[in-house]
Amino acid sequence: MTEQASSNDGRRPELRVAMVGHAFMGAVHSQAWRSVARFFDVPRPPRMVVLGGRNPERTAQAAQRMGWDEAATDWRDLVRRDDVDLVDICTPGDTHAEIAITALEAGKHVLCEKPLANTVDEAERMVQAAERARERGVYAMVAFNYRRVPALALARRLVAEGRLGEVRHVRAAYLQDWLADAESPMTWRLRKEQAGSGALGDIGAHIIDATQFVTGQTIAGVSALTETFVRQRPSDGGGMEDVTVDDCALFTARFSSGAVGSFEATRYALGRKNAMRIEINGSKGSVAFDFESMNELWFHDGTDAPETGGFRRIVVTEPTHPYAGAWWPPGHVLGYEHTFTHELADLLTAIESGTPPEPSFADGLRVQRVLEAVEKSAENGSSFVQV
Ligand code: SOE
Repeated sequence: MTEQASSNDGRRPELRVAMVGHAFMGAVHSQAWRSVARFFDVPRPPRMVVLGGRNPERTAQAAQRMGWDEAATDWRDLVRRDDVDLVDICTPGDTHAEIAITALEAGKHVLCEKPLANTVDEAERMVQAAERARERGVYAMVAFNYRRVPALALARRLVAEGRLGEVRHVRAAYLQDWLADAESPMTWRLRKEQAGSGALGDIGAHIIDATQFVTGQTIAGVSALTETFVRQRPSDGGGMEDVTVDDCALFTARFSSGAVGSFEATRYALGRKNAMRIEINGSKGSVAFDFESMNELWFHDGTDAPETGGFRRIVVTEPTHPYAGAWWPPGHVLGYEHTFTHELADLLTAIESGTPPEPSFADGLRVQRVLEAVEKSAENGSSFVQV
């Protein structure tokens, strides 16, 4: 309580938050809720009212550890409480639609983890609920946090300013290796009914959103293949359980503008921990980014004299760079968790100014349609599928 009180000057009304889920995403969102009003001048500092989870003991412990006033076990009560203004959904994908729609109908703003849903049908229903809510000044946002990496926000700015000219190539890969060991146990992320898809929806969704964000263009069609390398894994209750999702997804894409793209998402790239890589080549310049060096953006200005041209490394920590001015002096770098703080700063500002926050549920649906097209293409022998 004392912790939270110090982030408010006592005069500004608070935005009261409930969060559902307290695993990895719950922890990183909690960190962002705790810090956002300390670094950003948000109109209504958040109050972390209640944390929801299924197991009473574990939820109570998590609430205490992560700075929530209370713990609750029934999300239906939690999203309807009078002392809650916003619901933050950090649960597996199979629960997103029901929680988000119930919360929006109860008049609560919603922040929902990615991918927006497990199916296009669910995502469409979420968009409809968000549109109805918006008419009442209630907003929804999907948590594609990598949009808030300062270097990627800078890349978008350079594209929008025309520094790359006409975008021709988009090259994206999201490489992790936490499943490379065939003995590593089953998790919800490997069950289709809970996660929707595998590497495709979990990390492929990020590069789909991030490339559309940076280029300002949408993916119009794809040609794909997917693979599941390890088809059974040790389950919690002993024995083996079937893996029902993809382990990797590769696809080529056409963008609305005529640019072409290649995408790869895998959790089997040994040695790569969270290498989300994006390179964009335009008619006048290129940018390149790797999340494992997330404070850097590489920029090649094709109009430079050839003698001194070439990719230059921009350390994206200047006060003029997106988000960076709120933090430390230049060169004092940021990390993964800061992207979530940025996301909340933008969300809180949008809510207060009555501007629909981005990425919207409609943006989340657009990604969902690409995911579905990738799956269809992979099922049909990599044939081209329009989004
Ligand atoms: C696990 O693969 C995961 O935590 C994703 O779910 C996140 O969205 C990504 O940011 C890091 O990897």
